Amino acid sequence: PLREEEEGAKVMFVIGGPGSGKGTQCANIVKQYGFCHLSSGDLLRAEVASGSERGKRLNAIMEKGELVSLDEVLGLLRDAMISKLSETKCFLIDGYPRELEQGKRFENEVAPCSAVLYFEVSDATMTARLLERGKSSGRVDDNEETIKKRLETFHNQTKPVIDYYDSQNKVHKISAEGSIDEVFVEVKKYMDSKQW
Ligand code: B4P
Repeated sequence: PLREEEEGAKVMFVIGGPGSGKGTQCANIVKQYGFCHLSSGDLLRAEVASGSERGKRLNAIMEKGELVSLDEVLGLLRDAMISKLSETKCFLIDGYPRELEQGKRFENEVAPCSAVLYFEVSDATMTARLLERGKSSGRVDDNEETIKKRLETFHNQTKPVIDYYDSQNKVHKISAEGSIDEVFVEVKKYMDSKQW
């Protein structure tokens, strides 16, 4: 029955390394284009904030810069999508898929992906941004040691996702080294060039 409800949903995956600006640019896209933004990281952090046993388990994994289990993230995303379907059918799925299997399972069980937006940034820039955010974010993963591990996870597990969708001509790559506004100029060019 889920598939019937989700029929017609348009999905864009938003991928980038830790601190590449995914969440930041998604917030801009929502303001200008009215998509529904679902961030796997935000959904996981909300579960942690609830203080549940499940949240405690998730927090320990995020603290190590590793990926939480596929079923856990997919379940959270699917529930969030279903609760928003009456408002919109266009979804930005931010921070997901982070490994190939996540993408395949989502497309088989939830909805096909129409496009992938990939924010490309150097490790040095991502590290600097996250250390800056770490001064005030209170996030368990914005420290030097965890950032190193998150970058490793990105290169080993998430890069193959980009290659996979690239071979289907679905990836639009944006250089995200510039300021938030400069990056958004490039995002807008792409968004305006597509029929949503
Ligand atoms: P996420 O929440 O996705 O965290 P993130 O990679 O740091 O991205 P975020 O969106 O927060 O930051 P942004 O780049 O916008 O993941 C956290 C953890 O959750 C993962 O390590 C993993 O354990 C788990 N997880 C999440 N999704 C998962 C999944 N699908 N499967 C398994 N596990 C999963 O911004 C970073 C900072 O840079 C901000 O302070 C921002 O203000 C700044 N910034 C952004 N753009 C900038 C620019 N152009 N110039 C200067 N600063 C900029």
